[in-house]
Amino acid sequence: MAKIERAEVFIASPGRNFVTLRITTSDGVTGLGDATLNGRELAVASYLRDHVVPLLVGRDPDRIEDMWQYLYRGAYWRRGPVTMTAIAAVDTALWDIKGKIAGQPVYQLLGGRCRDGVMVYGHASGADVPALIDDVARFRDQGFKAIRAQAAVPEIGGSYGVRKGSVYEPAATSLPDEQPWSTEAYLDFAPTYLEAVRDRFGFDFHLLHDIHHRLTPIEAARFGKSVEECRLFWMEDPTPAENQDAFRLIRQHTTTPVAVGEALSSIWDVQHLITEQLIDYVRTTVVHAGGITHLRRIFDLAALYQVRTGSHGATDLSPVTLAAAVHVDLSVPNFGIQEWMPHVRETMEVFRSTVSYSDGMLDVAEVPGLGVEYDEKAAERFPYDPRYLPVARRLDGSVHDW
Ligand code: CS2
Ligand code: MG
Repeated sequence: MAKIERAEVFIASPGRNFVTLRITTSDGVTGLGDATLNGRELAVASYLRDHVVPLLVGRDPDRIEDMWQYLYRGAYWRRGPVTMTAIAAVDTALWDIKGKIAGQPVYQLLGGRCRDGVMVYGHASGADVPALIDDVARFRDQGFKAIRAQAAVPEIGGSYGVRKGSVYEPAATSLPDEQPWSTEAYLDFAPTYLEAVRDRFGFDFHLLHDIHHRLTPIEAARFGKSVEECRLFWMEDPTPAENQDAFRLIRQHTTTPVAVGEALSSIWDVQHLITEQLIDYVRTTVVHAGGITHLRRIFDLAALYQVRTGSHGATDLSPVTLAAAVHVDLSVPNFGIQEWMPHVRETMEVFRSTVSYSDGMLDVAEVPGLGVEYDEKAAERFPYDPRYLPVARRLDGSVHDW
């Protein structure tokens, strides 16, 4: 029987920071797991190096579910993004190994394809409405069937989700950038640009919008109601999800679908949202929600309540997560959509991935495992570079949700 011989944690910054776990078996088979938690990278790296790697060596790489239970229950301390990201890295690497040993892509081990490809949404944005319109046109030209639209709010000179240059990278400074926020200005402005996009391009593509936890429940209800004619695919994170009954209030006022979950890390964090049918799309992802094993469990629960999937896929999730997400997306019956922001060239020099884009859809190559390799030598050229996500402050100087 093969055993886990080695587990190594790599921290590198090829375009942005990534933490990667590589597990090697006594037969020389390797598996990769993403362990990146944006702005808190070293906490997960230490959790793995100091507390998890010593437990892995000598164990059976075949027993994925048992390993998950062992790392989750065995830690005593439960849930939370750091723990769940560390467990996710081990779980993902073991699925990669199982696929390579079986000679099958991971999606085959999950039950095979439910669909021919994975619909993705791209991120259009603009410093003003004409720039946003141009950007939406660019995504449409590239064949995207679904597009998220965000524009800078004039009164505050910016907003989350708006690209500067060719890449959107919120974790861009060595200490948190402090950004102004005005709910009043946003609520007046955002519906007008979503309407402008529909006026210009019509309804033959899905339109999405991310509120990024900025509104109170009643403000979110008003927003959802005000954009109903735009027929959004979803409004994302309309209000912070700590108080989940808040979503009931939003539901009572609007038929705009709701997506939540990129910042949540376990089935217990989304249980109430799903079983009470307070959301339409669950955005948990492989890396932050305990790996492929646990994400499947979340998605199966969601399927019982007609909640569909919409996994987080910003660039702070490494190409290993993106590949793992596509394997899961291909195999679950209740798939909705996958977020996709292409990684920069430097990232792709380090992570050699077989994920490919064509006509609004992603797919993976028919290769064993996840189909991603980590180039350790290339990674050495990109040392870790500490970065923080921004902090939002209201115009009176008080802290708001970023
Ligand atoms: C965003 C993310 O992709 C999204 O929907 O909410 O860009 C998010 O801000 C980052 O992933 C945080 O690390
Ligand atoms: Mg988001």
